[in-house]
Amino acid sequence: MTHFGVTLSQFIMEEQRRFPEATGNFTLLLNDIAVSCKMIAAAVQKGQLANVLGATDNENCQGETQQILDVIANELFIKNNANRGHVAAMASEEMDDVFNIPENVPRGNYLLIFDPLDGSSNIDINGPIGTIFSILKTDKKNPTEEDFLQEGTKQVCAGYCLYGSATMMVLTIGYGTHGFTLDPAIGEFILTHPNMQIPSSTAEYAINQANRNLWEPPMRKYIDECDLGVEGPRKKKFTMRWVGAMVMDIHRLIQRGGLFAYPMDSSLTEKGGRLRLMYEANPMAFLVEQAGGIASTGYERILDLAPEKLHQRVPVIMGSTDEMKIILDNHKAFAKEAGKEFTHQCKSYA
Ligand code: AFP
Repeated sequence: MTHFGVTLSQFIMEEQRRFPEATGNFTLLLNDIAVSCKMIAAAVQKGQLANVLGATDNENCQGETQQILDVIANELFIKNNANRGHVAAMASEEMDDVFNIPENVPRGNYLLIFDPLDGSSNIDINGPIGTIFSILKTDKKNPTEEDFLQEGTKQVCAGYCLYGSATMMVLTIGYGTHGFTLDPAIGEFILTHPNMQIPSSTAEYAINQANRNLWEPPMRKYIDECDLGVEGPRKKKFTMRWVGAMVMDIHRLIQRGGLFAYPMDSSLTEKGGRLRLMYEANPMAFLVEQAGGIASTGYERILDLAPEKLHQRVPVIMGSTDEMKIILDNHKAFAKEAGKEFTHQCKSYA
């Protein structure tokens, strides 16, 4: 039974009872992640008052200009997790290689992978931004990139922290998706949204329409039919949202239903997609599936993908089951005509 109003630490300790062999390490790791997010929230809330807006002169391994807050957020995750003895290594959107734990520090058996600040293009316009994290297990004491390359189904935890009107952490450890709101008065995340469930139907989609002419036919077919509204085959009016921060667009669909897509397009063929598998697609797919939604590349279940590189990119389409079924049917039919492989299988789509 999940008790409304408990703190994040109380919730995790209650959930820990499901794992008799638990040592408490996981609870302490999650606490360190929560502290990191609270510190990032404090920096984000100050904005220009703390002189944290704007860009650095550096680019990250993605070739993207690093914002000052990107660097601060990354450093806060390292500072609060590297020397605590709960992780064996870390990896971040902002770091080319795996971050190894200093020699003299005890190792835990967890791998922490994170996008310290997702939606960086929103920082200077005071738009919603967030942190995304994923936790895997390892028995290695000095893990390499290879040890991180585990399917999304191997995640023991996934979550995000949304720095919005309120600061919210949404988390799953495989037993539902649960939302916590930061109470600034006591500095605790409080369970406010237990067992979040994505409505199966929706009339709202999130996609960057500027890429419309680049999409593959099955995605264009779906959006075109939505845009025809009540006169079209869907016989209902759709609306569109696009925040430019996956954390916000996913949070909205978990809260009230919807669809989020950054699908394959002809400008992304070389890269494999826009969004990163290990610290964007996989954690969000875990959260969406645990909240009753579907998460796919269009052709494969995201959580089943076998990662090949730490910063690998993939197409991402996820959200309400009714819409996802139409989209997957479109992709299945297109794959048959185009001689592409379609293997998506999950609880909600056989
Ligand atoms: P940034 O963190 O570089 O702003 O990228 C955010 C993001 O990875 C994801 O959060 C958004 O959904 C997507 O990119 C927005 O991409 P476009 O700017 O191409 O719309």
